[in-house]
Amino acid sequence: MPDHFRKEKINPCVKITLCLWLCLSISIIKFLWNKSLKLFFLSIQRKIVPLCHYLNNNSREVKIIHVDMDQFFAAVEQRDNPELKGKPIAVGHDAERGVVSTASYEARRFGVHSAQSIQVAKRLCPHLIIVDPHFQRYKEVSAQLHEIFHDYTDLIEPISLDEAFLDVTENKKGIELGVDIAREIKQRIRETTGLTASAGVSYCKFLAKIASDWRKPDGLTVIHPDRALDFIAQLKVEKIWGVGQKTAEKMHRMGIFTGLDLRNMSLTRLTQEFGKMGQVFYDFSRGIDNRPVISEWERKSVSCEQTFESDISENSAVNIHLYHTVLELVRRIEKNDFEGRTLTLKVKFLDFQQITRSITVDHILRTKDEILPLAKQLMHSVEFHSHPIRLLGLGVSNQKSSTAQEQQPWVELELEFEPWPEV
Ligand code: DCP
Ligand code: MG
Repeated sequence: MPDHFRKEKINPCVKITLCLWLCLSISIIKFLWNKSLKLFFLSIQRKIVPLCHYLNNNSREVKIIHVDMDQFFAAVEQRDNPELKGKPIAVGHDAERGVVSTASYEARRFGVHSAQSIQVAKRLCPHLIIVDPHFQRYKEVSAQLHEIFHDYTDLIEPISLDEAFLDVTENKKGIELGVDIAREIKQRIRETTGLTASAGVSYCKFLAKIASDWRKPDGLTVIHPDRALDFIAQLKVEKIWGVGQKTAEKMHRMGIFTGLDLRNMSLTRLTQEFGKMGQVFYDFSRGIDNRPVISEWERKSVSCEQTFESDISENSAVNIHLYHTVLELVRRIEKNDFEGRTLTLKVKFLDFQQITRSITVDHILRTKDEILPLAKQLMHSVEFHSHPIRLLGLGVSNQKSSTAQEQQPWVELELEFEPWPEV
């Protein structure tokens, strides 16, 4: 055999040294990966994923403004009665079971807030002045706000009397920057109503809403797409849409306190823990919110649904959950000032099989007393004792009465149900 084909024998010392070098190099790469390279790649990924998203959806160009009046009912009362200016007031009925609709900022300093019992509020703030509400005046101001909004866009989604989203991407005045429109709107609201509003500007609803709350009162905050991820990273989870007190507590137990903590959770884990809302939280933490601004005339239904932590099959449990779903539906109907005549029940069972049952009546469905008996009637046709329920939903649709549906009240209806986040 020629010399150069002979296998060279490697000295064992060299072998050991090579092995040691290899192990050391692997450890160094592993260390660097864990400490910095991984973070480096993750940070690039975090920038790139939403960036691709913006580019895909042209969301960089979407301009959304969220307008929210400051201490609305209280501000109207203070405007109309100068004696109340600068004083701690709560709007509500001064009765044993009266509830605070809203409180002036002077009263909020004492811990008085919306939905609190008037009696508790009075204990917290002994000089509190209780003022009866004047809904007609609030409605008038709301109409003035909408008149102003319509000068800029018709894509307006009212959330309540004092709050709305405006899509100003294509605005009637051809103004380039959302912030300039928001500034103008705030100024005009002040001139027309004598009240202040706070506004938030961003490329999606979720961030525009957070922005309007950022510097209340009389605030104006812009969250630019380039800054969105950093902004979300430091955001407390309580600020995120859909994270109520219970969800926040659960998140805290999971070690999630900020938007960045949320972003570091896998989609699988989030959907395991929060169901449908898991995907929403996953997206929000990445600055992704594709919900369009839906103007009033486009809204075809109002609905809500709830997934239970454990499946239910007892009459009592079903009745209780049905009752709470009706209350939530009524709240949404009121909030959206929606007028529909068809009630739809959606039931998803343990095995994910899903059914819907609908009934149409000749009057507008608004109150609990109108809706609850119909909901029970629809529920009556559902066999759940041997087929436990994992999700219940109710929706109201059909703004104009339809003779076809009246003649055939039990129908399967396609309705987009909205998950029921905590607010
Ligand atoms: N409202 C109510 N009951 C509640 C919450 C609110 O009746 N539980 C009414 C009174 C508020 C109005 O809706 O004035 C608007 O609600 P907001 O949440 O916008 O609260 P405010 O405008 O009062 O205060 P803020 O300055 O925080 O927006
Ligand atoms: Mg408000």
